[in-house]
Amino acid sequence: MTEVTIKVAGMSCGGCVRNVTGVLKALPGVTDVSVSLDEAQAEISYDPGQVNVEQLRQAIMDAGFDSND
Ligand code: 9UX
Repeated sequence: MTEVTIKVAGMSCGGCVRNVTGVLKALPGVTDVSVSLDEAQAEISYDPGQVNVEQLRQAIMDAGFDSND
């Protein structure tokens, strides 16, 4: 299992945190997600054989948030 921290810009409330958490957990290969509103980032554990960082980032952007590094 691999862990990565990705910046998530644009979250303003706990609903945003739940939305980002939900879209990430919906991806195959994602096993654990911890999103921090204060730190504007998501810590994600995933199986690199099933999903990659670019796909994680894309899911965050598809949910309406900015994800750059
Ligand atoms: Mo809160 Mo976030 O009302 O998209 S859910 S700002």
